[in-house]
Amino acid sequence: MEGEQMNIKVVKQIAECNEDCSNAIKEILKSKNVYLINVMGSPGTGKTSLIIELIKKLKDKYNIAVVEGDIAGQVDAEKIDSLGISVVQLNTDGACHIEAISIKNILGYFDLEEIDLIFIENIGNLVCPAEFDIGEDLKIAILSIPEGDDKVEKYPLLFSTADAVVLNKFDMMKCFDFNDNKVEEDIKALTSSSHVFRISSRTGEGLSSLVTFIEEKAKARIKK
Ligand SMILES: Nc1nc2c(ncn2[C@@H]2O[C@H](COP(=O)(O)OP(=O)(O)O)[C@@H](O)[C@H]2O)c(=O)[nH]1
Ligand SMILES: [Mg+2]
Repeated sequence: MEGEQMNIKVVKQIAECNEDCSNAIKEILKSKNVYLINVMGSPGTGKTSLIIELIKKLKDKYNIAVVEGDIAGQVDAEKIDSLGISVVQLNTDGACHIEAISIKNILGYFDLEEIDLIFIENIGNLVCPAEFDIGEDLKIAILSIPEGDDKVEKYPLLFSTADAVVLNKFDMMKCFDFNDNKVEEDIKALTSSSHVFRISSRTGEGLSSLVTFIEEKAKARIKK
């Protein structure tokens, strides 16, 4: 073999590809003035419910689209579709998170000239989605009251990288021993830049402050 030229194909690791793809998405969306929000949390924490309530508050002012991530099925996409909102259902066929390449491909299904805001509902999971940037401008992590107040300690990455943490199902505080102040302290110990919102997606309690936060964050991009 000595002296022979070897033809070696070098393949990048997934994580690196994901970063490249995530950066490409950021560039595309910046050029189109579209703001991308990645919503993460456990199965049943209220991701779809929160996205629906946010859409109701924002849709008269902004053109919104949604990517629904699920391992299988299109139940959530049907709920979004019934609101008259453009939606793409992404089925990961078993994968526990969304990767940037999927979002990059999905952007082609939307009219980015018209859209201001895209919500992505990530796969229900407190671990894997936190490890993959998907070109988002804002990460929202949801923890619901029935899940327990120890989850920030147990799953720190998701909460340490989130721009906003929503304590959802706040209407259920009376039913559970959930110390919201402790959770807020746990979050502040991980990051000083995260904002905590106590919300009920059922009653609408606390929602308007999150709406204001999102509009404030997005305004430089979408210029409305
Ligand atoms: N009591 C109460 N129930 C909620 C709230 N948000 C969502 N739910 C309920 O929790 C369940 C799961 O919500 P869903 O939005 O589908 O969660 P996802 O799996 O994270 O998308 C549904 O039965 C919702 O009606 C809330 O703020 N309060
Ligand atoms: Mg859902």
